[in-house]
Amino acid sequence: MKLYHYVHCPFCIRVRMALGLLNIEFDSIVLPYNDEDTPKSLTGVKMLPIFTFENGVSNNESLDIISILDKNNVLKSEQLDSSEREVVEDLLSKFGSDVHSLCMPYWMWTPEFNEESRSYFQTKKEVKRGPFNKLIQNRDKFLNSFDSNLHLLIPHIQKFYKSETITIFDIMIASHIWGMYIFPEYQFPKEVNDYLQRVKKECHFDYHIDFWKD
Ligand SMILES: N[C@@H](CCC(=O)N[C@@H](CS)C(=O)NCC(=O)O)C(=O)O
Repeated sequence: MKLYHYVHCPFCIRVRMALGLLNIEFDSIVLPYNDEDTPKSLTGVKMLPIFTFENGVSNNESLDIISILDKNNVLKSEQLDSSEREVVEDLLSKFGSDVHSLCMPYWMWTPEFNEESRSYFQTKKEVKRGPFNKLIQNRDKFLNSFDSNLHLLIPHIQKFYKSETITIFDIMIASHIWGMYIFPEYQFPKEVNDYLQRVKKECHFDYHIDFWKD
């Protein structure tokens, strides 16, 4: 089975975390961000993650991939049909906007990118979010907003999100904010850092593993 992914992408991290939690072996294929042909040949669109199952079928929706893989419903994915999903999705869209604005100008300097993929990434993302130099100038605004949104999450952290055991919501939340670990000079509040480290441990998650492969 193969996972095509981008290292920085929160939706791709979801699938990596779930695969780790479920102890499923897979081939990890990090695609250059400017590779349009590979994803289009697999699913018709340029969007990752793509997971190719043993039967050769490819899927590019992170939550669908996870619920197919999680045959014993370890992550309690049936909760995705509940009203709680709306609460979590709302939180994720708040986090996502600030995390992307803060981290994109730094993500593109990680070993995942080369000169061409970096330039493709920046050009594409600036269309949506504006020039990266402006994002960097506005970092305090995004950091303040990120911080106030984290405070919406903190009261709901038990061992995991509203739960003593890990669920799909933890994978969704942790993968969405994980990128902030690479933001220079940022430190998560202790409760959030401890929570993320619990999720990391359950999922045997190693953000950097693909950077160090041959
Ligand atoms: N609904 C999809 C969303 C995946 C998604 O948005 N992927 C982004 C990367 S974070 C992507 O592939 N973007 C391609 C591009 O912008 O070129 C999922 O949950 O898997």
